[in-house]
Amino acid sequence: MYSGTDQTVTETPDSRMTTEPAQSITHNGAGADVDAVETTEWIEAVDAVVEHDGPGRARELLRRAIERAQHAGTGPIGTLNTPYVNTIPPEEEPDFPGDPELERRLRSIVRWNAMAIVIRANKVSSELGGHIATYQSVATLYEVGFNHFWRAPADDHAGDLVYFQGHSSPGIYARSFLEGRLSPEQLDGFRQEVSRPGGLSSYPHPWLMPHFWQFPTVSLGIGAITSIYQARFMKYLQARGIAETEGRKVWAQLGDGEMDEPEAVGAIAVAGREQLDNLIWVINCNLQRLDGPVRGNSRIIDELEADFRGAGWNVIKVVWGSRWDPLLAQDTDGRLVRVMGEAVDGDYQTYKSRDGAYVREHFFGRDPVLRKRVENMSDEEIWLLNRGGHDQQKVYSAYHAAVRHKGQPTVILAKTIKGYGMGRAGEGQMITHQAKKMTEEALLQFRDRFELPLSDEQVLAAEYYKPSEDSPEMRYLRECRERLGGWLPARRTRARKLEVPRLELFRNQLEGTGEREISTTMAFVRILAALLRDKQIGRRVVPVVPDESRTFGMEGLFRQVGIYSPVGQLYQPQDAAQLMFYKEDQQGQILEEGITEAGSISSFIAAGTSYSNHGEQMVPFYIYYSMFGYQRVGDLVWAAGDNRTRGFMLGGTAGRTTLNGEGLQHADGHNHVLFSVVPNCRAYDPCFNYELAVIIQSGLERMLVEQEDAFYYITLMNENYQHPPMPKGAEEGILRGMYRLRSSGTRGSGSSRSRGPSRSRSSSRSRKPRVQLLGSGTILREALAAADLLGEDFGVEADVWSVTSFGELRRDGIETERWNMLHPTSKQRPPYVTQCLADGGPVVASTDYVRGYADLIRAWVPATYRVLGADGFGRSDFRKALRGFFEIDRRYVAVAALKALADEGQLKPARVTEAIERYEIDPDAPMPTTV
Ligand SMILES: Cc1ncc(C[n+]2csc(CCOP(=O)(O)OP(=O)(O)O)c2C)c(N)n1
Ligand SMILES: [Mg+2]
Repeated sequence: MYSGTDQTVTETPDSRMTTEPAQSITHNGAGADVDAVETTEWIEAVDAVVEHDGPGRARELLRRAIERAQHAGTGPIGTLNTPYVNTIPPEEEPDFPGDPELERRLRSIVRWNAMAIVIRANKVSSELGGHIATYQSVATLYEVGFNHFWRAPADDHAGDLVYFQGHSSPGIYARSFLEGRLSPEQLDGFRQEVSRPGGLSSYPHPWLMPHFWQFPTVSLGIGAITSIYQARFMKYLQARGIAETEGRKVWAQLGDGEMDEPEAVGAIAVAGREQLDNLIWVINCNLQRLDGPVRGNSRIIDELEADFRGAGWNVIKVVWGSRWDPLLAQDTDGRLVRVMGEAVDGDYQTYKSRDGAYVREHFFGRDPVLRKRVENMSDEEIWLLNRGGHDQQKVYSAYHAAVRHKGQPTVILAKTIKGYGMGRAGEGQMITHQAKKMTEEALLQFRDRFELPLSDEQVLAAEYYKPSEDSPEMRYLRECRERLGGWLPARRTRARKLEVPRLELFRNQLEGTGEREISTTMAFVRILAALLRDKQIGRRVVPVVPDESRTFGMEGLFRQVGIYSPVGQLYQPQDAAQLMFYKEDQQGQILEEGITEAGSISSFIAAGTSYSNHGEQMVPFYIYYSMFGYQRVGDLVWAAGDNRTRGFMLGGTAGRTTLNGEGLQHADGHNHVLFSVVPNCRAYDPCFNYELAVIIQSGLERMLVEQEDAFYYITLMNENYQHPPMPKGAEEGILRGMYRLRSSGTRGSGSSRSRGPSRSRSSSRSRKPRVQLLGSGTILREALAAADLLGEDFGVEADVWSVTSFGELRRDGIETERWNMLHPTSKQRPPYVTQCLADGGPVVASTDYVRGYADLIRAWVPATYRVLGADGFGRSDFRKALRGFFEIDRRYVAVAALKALADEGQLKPARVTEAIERYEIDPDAPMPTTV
């Protein structure tokens, strides 16, 4: 709208929409206009409408005109960017309700202490690290929130949820220190989580500070996406009548550099589409990230404005502070706004690393008329022209508008300075992100700039400062928080216990399927259906699916419990006449996420931490293609762990050969290994439906009754076969990770011999060579078949063990070994694996996963141990062919067992060759990993 000619615009900053993105204002500047007179006429016409009929009417007219023009062939005319000024004009700002001076003083004190925490930690040793510059840029954005907006849980309000920028943690600790929640000793324990009891975690971490931090945010992007799904989940809880979440807000304080993460921006359309007006993002646009400018050559605020507006958000820009107001009010010709929109972020960063004279020369000096306009201002006054994110009035106005906005999420784009107040030690400097020290001179300047009542000695010692409890500052601080319900952040650790169903609920799974062949995926769907019908916890079950319900045979649930949609179903579903039609419903129970594993696991986290954030336990069952699990969203899996999430993740159609037709990018052979390293995740690979039922029932008990902060990863398969009834006494072994399914000398899988650790050999036992075969998931069935081959073809006896979890066995092995090491003179304890396999001969394991999975227990197998596994890239073929190719089928199990016996001298090697020939194995086939 700024034509670039001298005589044109009478634009004021409050008539906002431009018809071109701001970038093009830059490039189509003066000289590009072919008919300036005509342009002027048009613009004057707009001005006249604004003046006589108001901005609303002008907007409508222009909208219609643009529609018309586009219809006539102009092509798209962008309307996503507004001029590079504040969205809220000064005349529409509400009065600041607080005491501005007291707040400024309080903020200065928090600033000082936040800096002192890092400086003191690094005086001890630079090993500890920490960040100063980020909090200094975000201080006003936080303090306005703490003093006026962010509610803590109280009788009349269940509290807002605030996701903080992870590496701004010193500022939060500094405030908690003033509030009396943290002692100076604790501040000195910053980043010393091991050596100092009560030491403060480097970043927000519910695992390490369970009564303080609610959300682990420092892995950039994680706070962003999880906050969106948190807000959505709160609407879900409200719609389903489980928790009152109306009026509660989710605030996410994020970085502008962070917005480069796909997780940060990848789900913003979800928030727009679902009209999450309980969600407010504040993006701290300090224009810098770690290495340098976020967008040196353009403006990050413009880019984000367009992205968010396009995604359906309410966008509030807080670019300039109040000191600019008079200059902008004078800017009737739009020259200042034009120059504002021409300077790029690289320039803006440099301005703030220099001084007033530099800004006069290089900013105002871009236009001789502007330079003249600021002639009467001193360099000092020019230097003090502030940015919006450092102006409490502007920030307050934005927050005030955001909490009142209905029907859309709000993003506040607040322009700040990275390292604000650090002067030459960091302000606006390229290196500021990592500055952990300040020179003595910089510290003294900081003291002077923020008017802190500290002596030079106190400053140089970086002493913490806290005014007396009855000082006006401290009284004010307490009053503000009292009004808002109490301290923040604060995390609840428990919720009301729930009664969970007993194992009998899954009677069908325990009794076996007889002749019927089903998959564990089908078994799971039946378990889920039974749970959904359960009176106690049915309502609390949250099925989460990323567009795979039909793959897993779950479409029956669409109709049964409905798919959650905030607007219900606005259309007649194509399959309406069918029994199991696609039913969207405001009270729907399924979270059908579409194709987003990152979004789905964010929902899983929201539901699985509901016990803490909403005082209501929910039970998420997140079911997805196992291949698109850990390896795709590993960082979010860690966040689930850090966040003490409770629930079940189900890796559907798992295994490298069981999901056979899909091939390369579907066939998962390694996610079990990845999950085995998550400290609070129990990962299982069951073969039979009773195993699945036992694991799920125990998980419910442990998570919902005992309130253990653990979650489960369970793999499900799509291969159909018969399931035997549960052998007596198998439960304990199923949960610990292995049990004996078949004893040597018996056939079939239902032997009633002892399931667990070693028994004394029965005297009737023959002297035939013996082996022990381990199998997990569907490949357990190959181990069973191999036992038959070995007996029939080679007279070898075999015990067959169902290994439900190599990971749990490993955990037990590690713990036991550690105990033994530290108690060398006590009676040594054998790990569970060692007990189980104590006296049965060589051991062979085969699984549908890489060898690394079964290898997890190698250290504690008290015999020759041979591992088969599906290493290599997945591929598509018949299961039989694939299992042969990857060398994990019954024939290979048998050959591996014979070879182990031969190596022990119990058989002649020629017998192994005989087996290789008999089973038509090509001994010179290439390694499956190489083809
Ligand atoms: C996923 C991830 N990658 C990298 C980092 C390391 N890191 C921490 S802060 C930071 C820069 C953040 O910049 P910005 O988001 O703009 O925040 P600011 O400090 O400028 O407010 C980086 C790269 C991280 N924490 N997480
Ligand atoms: Mg930044």
